[in-house]
Amino acid sequence: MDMKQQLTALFEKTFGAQPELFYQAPGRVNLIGEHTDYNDGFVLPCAIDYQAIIAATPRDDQKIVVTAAAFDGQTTEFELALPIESSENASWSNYVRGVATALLERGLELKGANMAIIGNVPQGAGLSSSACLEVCAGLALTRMAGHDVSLKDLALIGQEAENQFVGVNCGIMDQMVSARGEEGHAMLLDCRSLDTRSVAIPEGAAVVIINSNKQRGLVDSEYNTRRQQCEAVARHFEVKALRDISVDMLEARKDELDEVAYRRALHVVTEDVRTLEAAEVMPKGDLRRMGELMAASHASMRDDFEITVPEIDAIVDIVKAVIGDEGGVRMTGGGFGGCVVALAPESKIEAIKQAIDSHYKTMTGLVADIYVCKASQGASVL
Ligand code: GAF
Repeated sequence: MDMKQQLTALFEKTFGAQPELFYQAPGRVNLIGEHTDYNDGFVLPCAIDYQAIIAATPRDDQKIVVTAAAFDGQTTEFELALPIESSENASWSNYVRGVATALLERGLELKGANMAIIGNVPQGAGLSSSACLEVCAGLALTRMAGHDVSLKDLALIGQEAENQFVGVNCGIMDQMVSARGEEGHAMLLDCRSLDTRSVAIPEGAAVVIINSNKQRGLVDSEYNTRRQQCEAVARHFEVKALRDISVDMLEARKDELDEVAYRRALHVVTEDVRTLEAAEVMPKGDLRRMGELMAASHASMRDDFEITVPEIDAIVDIVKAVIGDEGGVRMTGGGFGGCVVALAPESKIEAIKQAIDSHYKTMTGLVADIYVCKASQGASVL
């Protein structure tokens, strides 16, 4: 049974009839540009062929009744009227509740619905399982009510739900690429203007994700601390965000900052430069230069931003030894565990898998999962 059939079966079991409508939104992997989005900088993610799908049938009332495959078909419900309470025992539904809240706060009238959710984006692995659920819920709720809200606005609504309702102070990258990703391409996103440019992933290059399966600890608190540190340096420079500081400006006034603040800012300002260059060299098929940029990005996350963990560093070393200068590998996502991404010739996929099999468990005691991904289209009605 594929995912859509499983979802249909869950919907029928819960609501006693076949669903009428289906919506999907993908997870994402970020090729480069980490912790730059909330600094108004640049990111280069792609949507992946792992996704959340919602099956739905409108109701005659103003109630959302929603169930989720990943939580044993647990069902929860709420009225489409402000304020919508968050749920403690069905906390997965807070992504739907948060999106409904953000839409109602914008004055949009919504329709009640029965909904079932399924997904295959690994949860808590840094591949945006929450962002894709937010975008998917936004698409479902707006389309069922006849509102043609743009994908860009659905991304902003998803981010608002995450920031205000769920309480995670994330940037805009994940929701934007989940909403607007393009098949075969990464997306260069200017997180200030929200302008995007499609950047082709070269023929013959594979996007390989290696999930460390290292339980991510203290993610939200460490994430928020990094964000505060960046914002403090921006305030010190009297600029809106670190985007407005060049590497030279930072170096010239280095002595005014404490050492940790300097290193945090150094990561962000150098990562912006690397990301812009990556968007130039990748579509030309220059995997050697991509490899250098991704290696510098990883070192900067490890040494200056301090968001990697030994298990992630081990995977990066294992993969680097296989691909040499024929591709790149770095941690991807918010950090403190999660996944590594490699951009490597397709001919290296088997060797990468074998090397991880042979070394990772011995080095860390953990078993990694490997996903060979296709850069995919963003959110859509199925
Ligand atoms: C998480 C956040 F949700 C993103 O907004 C981004 O900041 C990322 O971490 C780090 O680049 O995925």
